[in-house]
Amino acid sequence: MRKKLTVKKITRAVSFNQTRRNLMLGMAGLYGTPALLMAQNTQSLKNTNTLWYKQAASCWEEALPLGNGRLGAMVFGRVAQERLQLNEDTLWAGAPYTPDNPDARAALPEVRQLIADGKYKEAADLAGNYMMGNPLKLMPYGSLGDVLLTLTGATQPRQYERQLDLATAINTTSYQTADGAFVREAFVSAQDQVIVMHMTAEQARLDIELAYRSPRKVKYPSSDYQGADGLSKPATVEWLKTEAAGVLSTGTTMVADGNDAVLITGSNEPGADGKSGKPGLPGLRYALRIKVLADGKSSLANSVLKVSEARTVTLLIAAATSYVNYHDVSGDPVALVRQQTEQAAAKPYALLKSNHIRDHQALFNNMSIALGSTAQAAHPTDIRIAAAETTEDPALSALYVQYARYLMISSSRPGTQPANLQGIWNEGTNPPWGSKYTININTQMNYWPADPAGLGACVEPLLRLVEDLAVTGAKTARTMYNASGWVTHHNTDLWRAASPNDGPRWGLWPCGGAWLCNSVWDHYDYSRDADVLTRLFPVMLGASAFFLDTLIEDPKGRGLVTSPSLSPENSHPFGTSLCAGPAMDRQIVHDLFKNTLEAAHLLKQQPAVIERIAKALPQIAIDRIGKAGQLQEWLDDWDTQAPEQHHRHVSHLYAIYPSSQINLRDTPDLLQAAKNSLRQRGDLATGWGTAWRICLWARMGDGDHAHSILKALTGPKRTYPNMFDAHPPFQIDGNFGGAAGVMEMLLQSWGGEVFLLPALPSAWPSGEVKGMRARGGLSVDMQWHAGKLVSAILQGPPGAALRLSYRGTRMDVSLDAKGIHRLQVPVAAA
Ligand code: FUC
Repeated sequence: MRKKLTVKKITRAVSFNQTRRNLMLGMAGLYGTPALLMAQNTQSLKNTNTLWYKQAASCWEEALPLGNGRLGAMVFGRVAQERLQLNEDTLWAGAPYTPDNPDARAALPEVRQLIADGKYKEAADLAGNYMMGNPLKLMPYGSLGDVLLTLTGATQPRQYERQLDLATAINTTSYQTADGAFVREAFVSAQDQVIVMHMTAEQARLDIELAYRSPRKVKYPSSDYQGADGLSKPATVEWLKTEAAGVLSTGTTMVADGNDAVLITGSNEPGADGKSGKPGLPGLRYALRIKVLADGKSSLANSVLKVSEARTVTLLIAAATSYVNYHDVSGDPVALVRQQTEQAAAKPYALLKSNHIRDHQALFNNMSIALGSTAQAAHPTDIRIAAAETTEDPALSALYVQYARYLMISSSRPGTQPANLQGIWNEGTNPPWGSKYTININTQMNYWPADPAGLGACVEPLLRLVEDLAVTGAKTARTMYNASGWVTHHNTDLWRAASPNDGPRWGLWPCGGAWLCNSVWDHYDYSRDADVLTRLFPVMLGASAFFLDTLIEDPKGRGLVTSPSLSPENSHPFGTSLCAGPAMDRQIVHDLFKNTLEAAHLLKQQPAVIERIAKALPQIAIDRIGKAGQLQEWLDDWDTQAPEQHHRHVSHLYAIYPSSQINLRDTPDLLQAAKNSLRQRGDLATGWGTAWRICLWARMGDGDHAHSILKALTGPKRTYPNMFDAHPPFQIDGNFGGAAGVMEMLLQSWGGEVFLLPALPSAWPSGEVKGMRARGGLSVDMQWHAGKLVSAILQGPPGAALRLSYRGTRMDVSLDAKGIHRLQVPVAAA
């Protein structure tokens, strides 16, 4: 087994001047039109890693997200009343529960028989009655409500600007009034576990009153959202907007806690009761402590905190719940938030800030990307997004990647919950799709960019999720399928529910856990971290054991298949989605078995089940090409009759990306069939559906096609002004999947090979990446010019043998004793 590789951390901040010079040379040769010339003002440099706006946020999708993996804050930057909408990643509804349904066992053979007989609807009806979890719906993620800071006497601002600097993870709001300059800085410290807002007014004075608004139901942008105009924006900027905090929700208290802090305590939303489906008991308590340090006068009466005549005010906000793990809710959030706020208060603001920046940059500076720049780059971010579909803005694509990296660092850190459907940012108690973990694509997509972008450390919560599910899912496997091993279906939540949910046409899909195993295996393959492999192996064995017990022989002799199952969430022509052996299942189980065998080999462990896996692997039914020349989504050739020809899911193309079972090099016929399927599906879908299509076209080697879809993803119909992905409404997977797609155009690693610039679009003739990662523990720096590679430096395990590929030329090289290889260019001569 290979030893853990520690690639030396290198500060990878791009040298802007050098990059700019190179890019300008590149651009000048290729583009003559003024609109595409390099923007030569300082604004474009500022914009490299910054989102910025000339007005305050008028709605949540314009507010800027901050986070430390666990605590989230959306900052509105309003002048007369700052609004901080808060989240904590364990504040979900409900209590520990096990929704497994024992009736499933008896119904299982009958459901399978109905499917084998082609009675799909009858099978779905029976499964709906007996095979679904109880309660049917899993628990939603929640919100912590809002802190509202009213600035008494605020007046119309001049020179207003708010920004989010991705390189420091600091949000700044600044403006002038007749009274002087006002500046606010906000960040969420992972080091000190507090949300920090620092407000200064040099000539003027700050008069502030603090209020707390309880979590509530909110209205989300509609699913036919057509760009920012559809965000119900006021016609003019409401500079002095304020909102009332309203009464605290039942059971919530807000009290003075010392003479400069308030303590808010409450309970989470009740979940559904397992038997009746009616609301049961809340299971979690939460606490929020807000401490205010100011140089003016402070008063705290009737739990109303006021500051007056201050030049500097620092707010420290800590939040926690009583969640310990999915079966233990005995934590003491009050003690925690007191400790966190007091410890942070003992440090000067400058120290909190420098600690935070250092901590963030230890991850953020791992990778840089420059794709060229046009005049567009000089505009505020919302203006660039509004134009992204119709103008060239390569720097926006690079910013999209860095924003995804920022969101990953801010929503998923070792020890936190994994990033859910909205990362950690959620406005109300009624989030779309419960803001859960949907594991038939969405959670997996969240983690696609992490390893390539040098953020492997952020995948740790996903590994822990899989370890938890291997425990809860073992009960589900035993109770509902009478099977060994473990199983999870298409959704899970904070409580690690593993049973089928929502309804059979979405939920009766047994491959959620297996796919997660493949995602974490990929994480291992990038990092070659022995600890990950050791932890993952038993989990993979258990996931495999479930399929050894439940795969059945296809009655027509085509091999081993899952049943009952479905091709996520696509209906076939027979009135439901329920079927046996959809392509995605066969592909996922194939990868699971293959990876488990490789893990056993690497770890030199051969438990008895390994032999069974080795025997079953070649018996899994294989991929087929249908009558329209397409890759069949189902075992039978139903694709052309399926009711939704442009369905958002492209599940059967899992084999191309994120897997590489089907690829240009080894399986050209199947790849051509997959292309036919993808063309038929169309380029545009939900945010995440669009992002997946980018990754697929990149893997298929068509960079220009991938790029044309990227323009749609980064445009105003699929990206909100704050750059959050619009499903619509907001769903974070599109941000992550889109970033993975950009990286996949520049660098790929699969099938034992590393491919340099495999799908470079003509829109990015010159550019540079540093610190992008490839499978095998590799870090890659590349520069290209006029569409051709200029230099490539690979770093990794000393002495490692690599196969590199550039535009059809293959090279077998070895890393030197320092673990470095500099590629000789031009490569064609090599
Ligand atoms: C799956 C998708 C939906 C949505 C939901 C959270 O059900 O089909 O589009 O993303 O997950």
